[in-house]
Amino acid sequence: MKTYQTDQIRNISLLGNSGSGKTTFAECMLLNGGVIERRGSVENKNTVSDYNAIEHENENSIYSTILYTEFKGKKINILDTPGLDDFVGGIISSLNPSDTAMMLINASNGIEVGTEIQFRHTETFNKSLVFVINGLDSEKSNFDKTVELMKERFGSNVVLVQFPVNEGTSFNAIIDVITMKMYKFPPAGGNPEILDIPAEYQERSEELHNELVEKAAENDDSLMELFFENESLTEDEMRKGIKLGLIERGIFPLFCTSAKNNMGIARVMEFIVNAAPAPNEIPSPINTKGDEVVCDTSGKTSLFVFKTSIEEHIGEVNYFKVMSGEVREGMDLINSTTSNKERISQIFVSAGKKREKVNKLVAGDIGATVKLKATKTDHTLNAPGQDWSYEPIKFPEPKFRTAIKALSESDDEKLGEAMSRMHVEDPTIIIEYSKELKQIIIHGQGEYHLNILKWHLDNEFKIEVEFLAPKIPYRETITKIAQADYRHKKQSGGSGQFGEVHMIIEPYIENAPDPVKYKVKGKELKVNVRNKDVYDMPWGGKLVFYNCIVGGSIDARFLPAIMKGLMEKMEEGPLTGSYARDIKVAVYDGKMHPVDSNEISFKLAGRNAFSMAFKEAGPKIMEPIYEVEILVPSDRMGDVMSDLQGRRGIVLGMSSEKGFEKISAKVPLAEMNKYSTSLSSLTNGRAMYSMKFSEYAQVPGDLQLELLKAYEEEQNKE
Ligand SMILES: Nc1nc2c(ncn2[C@@H]2O[C@H](COP(=O)(O)OP(=O)(O)OP(=O)(O)O)[C@@H](O)[C@H]2O)c(=O)[nH]1
Ligand SMILES: [Mg+2]
Repeated sequence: MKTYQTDQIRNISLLGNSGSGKTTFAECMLLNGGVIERRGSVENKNTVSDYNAIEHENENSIYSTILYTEFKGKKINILDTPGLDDFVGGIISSLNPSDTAMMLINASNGIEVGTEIQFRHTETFNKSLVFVINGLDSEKSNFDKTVELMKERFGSNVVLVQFPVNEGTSFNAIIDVITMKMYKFPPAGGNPEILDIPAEYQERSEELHNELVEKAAENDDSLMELFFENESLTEDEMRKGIKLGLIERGIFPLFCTSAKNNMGIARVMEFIVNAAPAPNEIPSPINTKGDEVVCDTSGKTSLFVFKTSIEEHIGEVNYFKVMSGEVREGMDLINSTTSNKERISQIFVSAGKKREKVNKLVAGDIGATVKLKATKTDHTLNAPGQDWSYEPIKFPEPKFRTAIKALSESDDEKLGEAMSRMHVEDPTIIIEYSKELKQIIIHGQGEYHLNILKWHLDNEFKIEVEFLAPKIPYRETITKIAQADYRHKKQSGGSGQFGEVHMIIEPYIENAPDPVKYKVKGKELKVNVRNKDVYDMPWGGKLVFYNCIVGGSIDARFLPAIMKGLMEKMEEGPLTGSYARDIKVAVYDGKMHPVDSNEISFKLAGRNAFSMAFKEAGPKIMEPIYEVEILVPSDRMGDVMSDLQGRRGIVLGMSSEKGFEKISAKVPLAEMNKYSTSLSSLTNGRAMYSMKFSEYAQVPGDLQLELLKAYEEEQNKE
C-alpha cells in the first residue's frame, strides 16, 4: 500500500444501535474500495469485521474492529463498533482516534436506545457526526417518520443530503441534493446509474438543496456573502461549508443506504473523502502537559495506543494513531508510561484479522504493531527526548458485577492470568480481588458483557468457572454509648495468659468533644484522657482511641496490643464480619498479672471487650446506596418506577429529556443485582442507566435481622 499523506486520510467510526447494519456497511466499504472482491454477510459468518468465533456464534459485533479501504485516492480508516451498550468499551475506544462518527439508524426502528446513548458519546467527545438511514429496502422502512423523530431529538442540525425513491422492498434509487442527481442502482447493488432528477421529485429536491445550501453557508462569513450574492453555492462551496459545519457539530448531514444490497454506500464514501475533515482539520488534541499536539508529519513522532488485542500465534497487537510526525519500520520509540524503549519492528494496516505490512505511516493515520515489550492501551510512544502523553480514554462506570470462582482450585492462577488478559483487551472489564468480601468480583457493563467473558474462559482458556452473587460491602457502626470489660485468662500449665480491659465505646461524631465523663448503667464514670489517637479506616470512617488509664492498671506497653485487638474487630465487625467505622473507644481501666500478662492476652481482652460493648451500643449495619439515573421511554416509565420502588429505591426526581423520561433515584446496591437485565426486559431493551456510589445508610430493621441470622449460620457452618 502506498503511504497516504495526512490530508488524504479519513478516520471514521461506525456507530448505531445493534442491528442497524454497521458491519454490513463496512463490508460494502471494503468491497467498493477493492480491499475485498466479494462481500460476506453477518448471516454467513464471513464478514471481514466480526471475525471472532464468539461474534459468529452471536451474529453481532462484540469487539471494535479496525478496517481500512482506499477510495478515490484517499484512505478511509474504519472502526466498526459493537452496537450493544454492554460492549460500550469498544465504542468509546473507537471514538478516541476517529475524526468523524457515522451513525447508522435502522429505517424500520428509527431512534433506538443505542442511537440515544451513542449520540451522547459523540457529544461528550465532540465528534463530527454524519447520519445514515440504513435498511431502506425493508418492508417496514419509514424514512419520513425517522427523519421527523431525528429532527425532534437531534435538532435542526440534522439536514438531508439525500432522500430515497421506492422505499421498501423495491428500493433502488436515491436523490442527492448536493450533486442534484438521482442514483439508480442495479438489483445487485454497486455502481449506480447517475440520472437527472425526475420531474416528480424536482420540487422536493430544490427545497432540500436550498436548505442544505443555507446550512452550509452558515458556517463561514465568506460563504454567507457568496450565498447572499448568488442566492446559492457551488458544489465545492457547499462542501467547504459542510466540512466547517461538521467540525463544529453545526451540521449533521443525512444519507440513505441499503447496506444489505450495497446501495448508496459508495456515494457516502465519496462524501467522506470530499467533505469530511482530515485528521489535521479537526481541533488539535492537548497532551497532559497542556500543549497542543498539531497533526503534522514534520513534527516529532508521537503515537497513542487506543486498543490492544491478543491474537493467537502473534501475542499482543497494539493499535495506534499517529498523533504527530511519522512512524517508520525499525524505529525506536520511548513509552512515556513505562519509560521503556520499544522497537517498532513491524507496522501494519489491518482489515479485521487481515494485516498488511507497510513501511511507514504519517500523522493522522491509524495502524498496528506487534511484539512490543510492555505497551498497553492508553500508552504513548514518542521519539526519544520527548515525553508527551495523552488523557487516558474515559470509559463509563461499571454497572454490573458478579463474583467468580474457578470450579477447581488448581485453576485459580490460570483464572487470574486469563482475566487480566481480558482486561488488557477490554478495559471495561475490571477485576477486583476483594479482601473484604473474600470474593473475586468482576465489574462490567452488563450481564451479556460478563457472559462473553465466561464464554472465553470456557472455550479459549478451558477454565470452568461459576458466577456467584457478589456479596455486599456492608459496614457496621454503633448508635449509643456502651461499656464492657473483659478478662482473658489462661493459666492451665505452661506460660499463662492474663489480661483484663475495661472500655467504653460511643459513636464517632465529627467535631464532638473528647470525653470527660460517662453515665454507665446509671452510674457516672469520670475519665481522664491521657492520650488520643485518631485513625482513618482504609474503608472509610474513623476510629478514635483514648488512653484513659490511671494508676497504671494497664501498662502502656500493652496498649498497642489492645489496639491490635480492636483493629481486628474493626476489620471483621462483630455483627456480620463487615468493616466497622466511626467509633470512639476509651480504655479506662484493667488488670494485669505480673507474670502471665503479655501482648496476646491484652489483644484478646481488648478484642473481646470491644465486641461485647459493640453489641450493647445499638449496633447498626450500613449498606452502600447508589445514585441511579435511568433514561426510559415514557410508555415504560410506570413499570420502571414500580420496579424501583420494589427495590427499596427512593425516587429523587423525574424530568423529560429529549424523548426520554429521566428518573434519578437512590437505591441500595443489594437491590441492584442484575439490574441491567431486568431493566432490559422491562423496557424491551429501550432504556439505559448509569449508577455510582452515593453514601452508606442504615439497613431496615428486618433486613438487619436477616443479615445477622445469615452470618450466624455461616459461622456455624465453618
Ligand atoms: N434489510 C436489510 N437488512 C440489513 C441491512 N443492513 C444490515 N442488515 C441486516 O441486519 C442484521 C444486522 O446487521 P449488522 O451489520 O450485523 O448490524 P450491526 O449494526 O453491525 O449490529 P451490531 O454488531 O450488533 O452492533 C443482519 O442480519 C444484516 O444482514 C439493510 O440495509 N437492509
Ligand atoms: Mg456489527
